[in-house]
Amino acid sequence: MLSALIFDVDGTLADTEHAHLAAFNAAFAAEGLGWRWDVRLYTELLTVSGGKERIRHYWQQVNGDVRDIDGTALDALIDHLHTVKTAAYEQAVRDGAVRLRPGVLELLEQARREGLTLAIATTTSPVNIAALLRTAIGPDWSSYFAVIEDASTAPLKKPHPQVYRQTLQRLGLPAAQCLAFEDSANGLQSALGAGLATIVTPNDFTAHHDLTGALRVLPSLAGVSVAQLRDWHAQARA
Ligand code: XBP
Ligand code: MG
Repeated sequence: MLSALIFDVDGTLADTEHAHLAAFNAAFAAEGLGWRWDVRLYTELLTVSGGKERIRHYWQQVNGDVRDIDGTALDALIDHLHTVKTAAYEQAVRDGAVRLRPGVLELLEQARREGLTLAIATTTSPVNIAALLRTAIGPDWSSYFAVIEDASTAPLKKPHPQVYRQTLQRLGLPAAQCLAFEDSANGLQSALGAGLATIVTPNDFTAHHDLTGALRVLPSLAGVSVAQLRDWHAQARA
């Protein structure tokens, strides 16, 4: 029996990564770092989940094993850059830079009407979720989701299954009664690690990822009904 749908945010609910990329570059420019990530490089960097982790990974790429900055100074730089980036992203989303992907809002509404529980399991920051969904759904957006697990509650980032395990624990549901929705290999591995059948809707940044293990790989959620999800879920359980 299907009881709950658990959604990833970035790349799944909305194609957000171009706006994230612009926000990272705005932060780097504001700090005069001379860094500028292009789409090709960012596509590679997206294999590291979490904005702070991604900045640290890039720092180590460009600085090798530099010893001229001690750990706390680097941590402070990364935290500051990420704070500036998050503010830039939030402003871009408020200005309408991001739309929900096709079929997402319809599916959320239909799932609510049919009494399915909805949840979010993401590695992004809580302010980013609020900015995106307040703009896309409206001020009552948080009433749509029974559980929200994000970077502030699940510090171990995808592909680690922590965020999905904590979502299931708070839902009080077994993985067998739920479906996960993802866009990337990291996200798929995280959901599979928590025992969840997972539907993947890749995007430009993740189309080349290895999505072996997905219950379905779809171009988008356009036209996907709750009845269709129940069928796929029953097949997965069979
Ligand atoms: C995708 C991520 C996030 C975003 C940037 O999250 O890995 O890091 O790229 O957001 P999701 P932050 O699990 O929703 O696909 O800078 O807030 O991390
Ligand atoms: Mg994602």
